[in-house]
Amino acid sequence: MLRFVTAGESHGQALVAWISGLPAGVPVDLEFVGRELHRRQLGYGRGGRQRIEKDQADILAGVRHGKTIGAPIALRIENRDWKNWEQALPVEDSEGAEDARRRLTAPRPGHADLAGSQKFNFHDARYVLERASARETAARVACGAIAKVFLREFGATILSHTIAVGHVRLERPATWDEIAAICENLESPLRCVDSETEAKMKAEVDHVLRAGDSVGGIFEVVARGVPPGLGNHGQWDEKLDAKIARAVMSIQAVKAVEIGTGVANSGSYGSEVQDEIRYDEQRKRFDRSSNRAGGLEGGITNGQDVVVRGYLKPISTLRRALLTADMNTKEPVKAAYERSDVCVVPAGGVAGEAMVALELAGALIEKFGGDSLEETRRNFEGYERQLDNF
Ligand code: EPS
Repeated sequence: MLRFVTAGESHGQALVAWISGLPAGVPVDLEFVGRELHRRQLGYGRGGRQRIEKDQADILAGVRHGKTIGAPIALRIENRDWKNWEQALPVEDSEGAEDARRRLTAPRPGHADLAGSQKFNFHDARYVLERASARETAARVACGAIAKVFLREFGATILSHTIAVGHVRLERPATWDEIAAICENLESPLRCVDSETEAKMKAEVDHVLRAGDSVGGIFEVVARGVPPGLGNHGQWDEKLDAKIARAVMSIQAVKAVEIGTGVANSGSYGSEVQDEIRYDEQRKRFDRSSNRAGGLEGGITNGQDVVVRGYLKPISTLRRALLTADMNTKEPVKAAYERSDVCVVPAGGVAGEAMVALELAGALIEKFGGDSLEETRRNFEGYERQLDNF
């Protein structure tokens, strides 16, 4: 079973992650992991933090001579900003430490500040916001990069692009080649495949920046080359669409997840929604004339692209703050403001890719097993022969 967990606070010493369940012999490309971390830091509308950080994952365990060894993998991403926070968030208490705290008692509507403080009985949201922060997605992206290199061995690739920022939406489907090109282009401000739409998205970000506001949007993750048969219809908690939805929903600020064109499908007739089945003699595979199901039927992959959309609410930290109630005085006050991003849709997409990659890698390991990459591959190839002769 593929498992991963993360630890680390936004302004603590570092983020760490642990991932286990990958077979031995998977080549781990550190340059690729670094590139994925860099992609997560990009995007028009990010705050000052990204100028401080240069995220890089140090692998501490589980990879030797460039390959996984079948042992748990541990990694660490340094927070360069820690040096500015050592006094405010020390591990050990000491005299005077109380005065160096950076308290936040005016909880931001929409943030974990108040709910988390009530839960843990803190009268200062600092510890809660430190862990709730989307900075944690850096650790997920590093784990996701390892899942991606594993999936790459089986011919699967995962990319993402931006389909909406605030009120501006990409009104046409994007081709795989366009998505691949925009993912390669690290200069693209919002990772939208249509330059005209992207310019309007950029103007939307400029507008909220000027207004002291924030903006959400939609990213779309597309996984190509996923074999049919991953996931299981047999139990509710084995359905891969459900697992992917949970994984993407867990990304900070995501408030809705869509598989394929699920939202529009609910308002259309069956004849307009179901993807008709054909047989491709050359590839010896069934395929579809459309992909509104987003590559998943009955919680099982069907060999089409797996398409997942994450809907991000606007970031809850607002320069032009909303009203709140102070946690201690209970008086009405303006919500706290601290340095933040105003738009994170492209970064959300990179985190989405990581979560989808981790779920697909987990489902692939579940189906094919194997303690070494060779063994997993033998099992995979046997299944491919089964499909050839189906
Ligand atoms: C960050 C995500 C955002 C940034 C954060 C870095 O976190 P949050 O979800 O808490 O708003 O604001 O940077 C800071 C906290 C900061 O000090 O600027 C990320 O994705 O790296």
